[in-house]
Amino acid sequence: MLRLYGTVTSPYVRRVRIVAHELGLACELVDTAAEPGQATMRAVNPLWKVPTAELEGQAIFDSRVINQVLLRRHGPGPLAAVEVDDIATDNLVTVIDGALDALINAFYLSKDGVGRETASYIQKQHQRADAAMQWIADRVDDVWLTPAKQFGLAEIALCTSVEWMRFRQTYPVERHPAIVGLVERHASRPSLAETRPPS
Ligand SMILES: N[C@@H](CCC(=O)N[C@@H](CS)C(=O)NCC(=O)O)C(=O)O
Repeated sequence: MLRLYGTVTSPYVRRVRIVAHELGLACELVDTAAEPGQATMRAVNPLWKVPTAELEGQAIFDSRVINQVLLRRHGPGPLAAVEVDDIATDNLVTVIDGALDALINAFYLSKDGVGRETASYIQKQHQRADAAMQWIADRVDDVWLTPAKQFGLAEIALCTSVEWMRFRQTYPVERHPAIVGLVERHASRPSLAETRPPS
């Protein structure tokens, strides 16, 4: 049984929920927006980040690691198989994560009143997101990111990140029509539709 600590708005948590949905795995979501869930998550994960998972009693940290474990144990199901040494896909997910981390950082600091006008490091985070999104846009091929042309971890990473950027209004995604087209094409996939945060 997969127990997942997180929130319904976190794009990283959503990635694990999507993979669990695709593989037909039951997933118990423990809400860390509420204090008891947050306290339990902190007792499990010293980084205090979500997603944190417990799989058959074992703690797993980080969405990328959790999804790797799920795919290794259960196979890819309808998702693109994870190939050993697929550096192109790893690089794509790393760049998508870099853009998302930069914007999450800027988002949290903006809540504390720190913006790009007051901190040059925040300005750099926005510029990093820009550079990363352009790099990703240049690699979109029709509605796919990888030559396999099959829905997989890179597409999941991009769709969850872009929908979070729109939800939190942290990045002008419309600047990249190729990315918008990819996200629109996959938006009605059941694993995406059923894990989308309430608007
Ligand atoms: N690399 C991590 C990133 C996870 C992450 O940044 N989670 C955010 C929520 S979307 C978080 O827990 N932030 C809490 C904090 O930074 O204090 C992963 O893929 O799981």
